[in-house]
Amino acid sequence: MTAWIPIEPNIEAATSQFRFPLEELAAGTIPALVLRNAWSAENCRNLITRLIAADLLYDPQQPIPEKFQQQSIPEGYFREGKNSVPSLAWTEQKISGKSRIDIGSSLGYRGSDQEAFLVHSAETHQLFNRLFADHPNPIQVLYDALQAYSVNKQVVTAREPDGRQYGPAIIRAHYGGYAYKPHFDSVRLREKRDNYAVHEFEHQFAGVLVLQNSTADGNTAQGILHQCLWTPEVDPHLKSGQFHQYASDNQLASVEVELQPGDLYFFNTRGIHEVPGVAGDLPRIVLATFIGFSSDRDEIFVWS
Ligand SMILES: O=C(O)CCC(=O)C(=O)O
Ligand SMILES: [Fe+2]
Repeated sequence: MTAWIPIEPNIEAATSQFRFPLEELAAGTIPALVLRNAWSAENCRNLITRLIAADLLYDPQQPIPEKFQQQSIPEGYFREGKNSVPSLAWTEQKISGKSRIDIGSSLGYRGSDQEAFLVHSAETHQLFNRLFADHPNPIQVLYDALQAYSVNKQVVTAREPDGRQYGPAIIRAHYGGYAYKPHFDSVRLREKRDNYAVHEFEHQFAGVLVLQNSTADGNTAQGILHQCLWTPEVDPHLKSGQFHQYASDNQLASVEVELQPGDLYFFNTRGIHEVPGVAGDLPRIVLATFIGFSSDRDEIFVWS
């Protein structure tokens, strides 16, 4: 058996080894596709400077402005189906000061009200069109990479049958050591959003481009992927926060995917994954997407 390791550093490394690299992600035979230097570190820095100047993110050296305190999203937060009350992906013992700011439209966070989500998504398209009209566009970089990995399918922004589009991607800033505990993401199996077109896809991936790392004492916050696709059997171990014990009892492999600003990775979100928080001086900032993939469909849907 070959080792379970990410395929890197470029698209060629994947396409020379596999006819259809995304099929490998779907099957879980590889943990991730990694594209190093997809965007330059300078582009990443410039974008963050512009986001702070545009008041879309706050400067971590300054006190948190009131506006951002209100829109910040607690750890582990999502809504199931049409519930307006949030569920938590894991049980957090106490409310922490760690916060996340989203620039864009999160289906997980806003999808319970479909109409409001689609209106919000249209506004996100306008915002990103303005933001990237005269500047390099990292969303295009991510879509182009996915297109190359997909070989014979067409990568498009997710849309409903009436043509209305979801947000194309989301920029997320994680302050104060915000962490993603071991979890999976699935509009089908977790959020149960059967009133959305993306529910039809068999597999869900994430595509994440790192814009800024959070560093403290030489450690950076990095994603860890476990060789374990979600099943109902795993669920109680996630909910009780005991997944690491389960993983060690079952000798499950895992990999940490160490990324620098400008590096991009794609992974199967049904696989249990986590990003331990590092409370550095700077927030970890990423451009993130979800991806719907079915072997028998010509289109690949991307949303956030
Ligand atoms: O930021 C990452 O690398 C992954 C984040 C994640 O797991 C999520 O947004 O569900
Ligand atoms: Fe996730």
